Amino acid sequence: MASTKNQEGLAALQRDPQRIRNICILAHVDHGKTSLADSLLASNGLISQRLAGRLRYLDDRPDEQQRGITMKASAITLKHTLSDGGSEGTPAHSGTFLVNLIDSPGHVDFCGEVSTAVRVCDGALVVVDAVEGCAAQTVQVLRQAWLENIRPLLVINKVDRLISEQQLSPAEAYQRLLHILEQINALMGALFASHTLRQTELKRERQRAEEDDAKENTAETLYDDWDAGLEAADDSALYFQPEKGNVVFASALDGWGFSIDRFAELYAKKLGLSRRVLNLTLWGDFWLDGKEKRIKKNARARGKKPLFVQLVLDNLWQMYDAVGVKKDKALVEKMAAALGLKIHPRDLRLDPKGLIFALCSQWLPLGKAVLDAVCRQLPSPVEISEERVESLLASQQPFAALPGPTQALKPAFLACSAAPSAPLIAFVSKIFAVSSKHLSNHSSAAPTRGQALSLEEIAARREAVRQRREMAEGDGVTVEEPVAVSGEEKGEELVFLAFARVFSGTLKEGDEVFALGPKYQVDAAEAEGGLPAHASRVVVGAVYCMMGREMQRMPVAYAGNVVGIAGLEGVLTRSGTLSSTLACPAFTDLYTTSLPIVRVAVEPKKTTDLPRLVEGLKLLYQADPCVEVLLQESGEHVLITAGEVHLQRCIRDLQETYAKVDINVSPPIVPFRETVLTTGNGGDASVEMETPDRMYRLKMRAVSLPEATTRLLEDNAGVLKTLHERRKGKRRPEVAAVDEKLEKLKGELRATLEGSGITLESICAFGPRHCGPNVLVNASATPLPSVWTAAEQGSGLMENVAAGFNLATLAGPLCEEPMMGVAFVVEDLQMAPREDEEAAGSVGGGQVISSVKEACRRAFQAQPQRLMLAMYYCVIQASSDVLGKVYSVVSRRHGRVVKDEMVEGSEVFSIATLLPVCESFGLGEEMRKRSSGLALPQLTFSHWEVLEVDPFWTPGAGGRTASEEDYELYGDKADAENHALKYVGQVRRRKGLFNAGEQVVVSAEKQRTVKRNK
Ligand SMILES: Nc1nc2c(ncn2[C@@H]2O[C@H](COP(=O)(O)OP(=O)(O)OP(=O)(O)O)[C@@H](O)[C@H]2O)c(=O)[nH]1
Ligand SMILES: [Mg+2]
Repeated sequence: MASTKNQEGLAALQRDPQRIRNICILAHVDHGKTSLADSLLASNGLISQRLAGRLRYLDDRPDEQQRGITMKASAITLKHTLSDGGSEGTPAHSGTFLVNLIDSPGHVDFCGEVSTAVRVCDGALVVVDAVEGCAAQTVQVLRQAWLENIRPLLVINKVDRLISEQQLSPAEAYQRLLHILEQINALMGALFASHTLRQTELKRERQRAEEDDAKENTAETLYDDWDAGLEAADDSALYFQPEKGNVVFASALDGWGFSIDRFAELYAKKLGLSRRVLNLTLWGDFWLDGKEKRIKKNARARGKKPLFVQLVLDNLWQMYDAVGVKKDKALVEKMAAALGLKIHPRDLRLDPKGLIFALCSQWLPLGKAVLDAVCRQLPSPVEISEERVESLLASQQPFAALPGPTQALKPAFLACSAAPSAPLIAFVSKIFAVSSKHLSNHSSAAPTRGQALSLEEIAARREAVRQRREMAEGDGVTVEEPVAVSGEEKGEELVFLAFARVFSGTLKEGDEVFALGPKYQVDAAEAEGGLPAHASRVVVGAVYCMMGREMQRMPVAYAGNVVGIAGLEGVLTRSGTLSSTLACPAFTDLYTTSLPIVRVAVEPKKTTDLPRLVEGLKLLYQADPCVEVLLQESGEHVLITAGEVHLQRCIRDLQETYAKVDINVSPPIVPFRETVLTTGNGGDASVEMETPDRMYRLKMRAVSLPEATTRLLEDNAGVLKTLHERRKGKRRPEVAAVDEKLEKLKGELRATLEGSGITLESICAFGPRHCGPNVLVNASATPLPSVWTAAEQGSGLMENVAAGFNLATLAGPLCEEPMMGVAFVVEDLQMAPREDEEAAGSVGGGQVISSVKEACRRAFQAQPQRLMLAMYYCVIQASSDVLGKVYSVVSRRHGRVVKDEMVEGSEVFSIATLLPVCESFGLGEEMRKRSSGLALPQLTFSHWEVLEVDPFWTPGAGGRTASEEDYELYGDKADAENHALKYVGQVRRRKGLFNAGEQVVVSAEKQRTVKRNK
């Protein structure tokens, strides 16, 4: 559909970074991003003006259209000409601009797509629904934009809902808009304050490290300095203020939108006032004194109509009233004439919606309003801030600590130059798949890299990558190697393109550059082949300009552009850097908030299809930044996705695009954790154990860790992992940077462990996998090295004890799920006198491991055992009449409401709940069925929580009589379902473990017949 006419001149613009705007559209789900994008596309003639807001052109997948939600980010390149030099007071820009627009999904399952989009942009359009206001995902996307240091522009969308649906008066609507603006600005303020305080703190820390006499810095002076930091910082550019032109009011469905400037322009002549004055006063507490023909302050105090209501909203409301309510054709024609709008007789025959669209899209064209604001307000690639460059380059350490040649790249970023002397720096934020029929050069005879690889070439490439990765990462990797192949292998035409932003230099087909993976270290030693680990040389394939689904080949990608690059599959896994120099570091990791949590096992319906499924899984892994693919020890192929909707999309992709085989999908496998409660009578809970060779005797007790400690360990798994690697002697360059974090963690741990009887120094190991939230504590007289000390050579006993503990914590006795928040205290450890030293070490090793493991399991069982559930935080918006139904659904799924409040200025309630992940499947569907018009529940992982139900409870268990509470929990006859036991049973059944009390043989017909015949 992309017209070639529109593309003319694009190439010239691509060379001029001053005239480029790279922007993305961000918002909560369903706030109207894709509808808004439609209007921008229509302004370029890519789709018909009449279909804008209804077509949702960028939602080009069939399931996106069916479900009405976006599931992947799409990019499109647009052109826009600023008609005038802007109003007085705004920076004068004019001429034609190139806008690379990325529409992102709002559903929380796909927030990985948002991270990849935000990284390549310089600005964002943050869309907010005028009725729903600032929602959960709005907060997240604003935060993401902030973290990436990109400038946002606010679009308050669906203003038409305030008119026709909510039936607010213009004055009420004004209050509502004011409120939304306040909400969002409060958020921006909070982000700014926390950032500034953090910066001040960091600065102080650095200073303190330099000064030896740190003692002089009392708490009081520290506080003063923090305040000073906030006061000194300039936050003027931070807030959304309509008078500055960074707020657009819109209705994407009805095709209209405006920033204040538009009305200032319209009224300047009419009222004989200056456009600049109107620009400053149209929003705010100002009113028009008709007699004096002057604008005055304090409209509210004087009970006057604010200017915005009088000049803007009243007019809009009248238009809607004339068309939708009065349906008065004569009046409509009169209004149209007054506004200078052409009205076609055909338009008058349209339904009110169509007529409104026809009129308003002429009067206040949305595409123009938004693109004008984008070109004037958002920065060009050349305006990239120093702060952003530094944060892109320096992930682990301060920028000043980077090697010299790396620091020297900063001017190249700032210059954004496409000169031949400029180094090439491009960041690939994701790899995505397109069908080759959408590549503009599909029919061209010249083969392109990335499209025309032979089978052998693909196999050779894959093998090379596998070997390289094995060398770099060592052994023990269970994750399948995500090696991509081009779809041609199976006769289908699937091409993988890298979604990239060129920050400096140029990139064209055939260039040989370095491809640097995310783990690449600038000062890493050279490995085999003359290149450091995670670096490789690659010849760049064809370069494409992205036009939605269509990809247009372009000869060169210049600095400042967002492009698609072929030929990188198998070289970069998902993200990475392309550079002409090895001094370029891997960029900071993408900020992402979604955790893959929903697991399913997949298998082909026909066993012979297994190789195709495996191949398909590899392709899916490469093409989707949020999915994880595992091959479990049991031989199952497991897919881990961010949520239910994401899972459905992945399965569809697998079946239809990547594997093209029918597959069976298991019910979702939800992870659980196992833990213990500590009882008062600690004496009973100790267990004793002896190794079979009687060399070692061990007494151990399991206690629960304080909740804060568990959380701290969970959050710092990365630090603990590095600690372990260092103890194992696997030194990695970033380990040095971890020291600081480690000291911080130790301090925090000491604080949380206070009162628990566990000292920091007595901790000998963390587990499972040496970095989990369980600890092994030595309280015996036998010295065991603390986990914080460097590992002593030859302390084989400790290694074996730690290995046993790690095995035990990996799979607990309830249902072989990992343990969490358990401390195993070694109370006594005796060694029999050895006659033959050498033999004892080698033969006894295995026995120690298995005995310690067994001791841990028994110690665990000696305490009251509990299951821990993963919990989702879920915000549901519902109107008051369906509130009861929402509550009943939540409580039936064992969820609980943590907050419910009315969204200010509307009839809608916002209900925040905590819901076990294992009970969440089908929630969206159920909510939709039971209560019409409900916002989609957004599920985000929150935390792990102990399920306060004893899985082994039976009346009178443990010799005690059932208490009132027990009866309340389990019913009079204890016949209420024990859902802890139910979960345990489900997991055990899935894992093929023995389930006590479960009938193994279900229909033993034969035996019964024999008996009856007797
Ligand atoms: N009344 C009204 N409805 C709108 C407006 N803009 C969008 N909608 C409707 O809101 C729904 C969602 O619109 P989309 O554009 O798909 O929203 P989105 O933000 O792209 O949604 P996701 O990509 O799934 O996050 C659709 O039914 C639109 O018709 C508007 O201005 N007014
Ligand atoms: Mg969308």
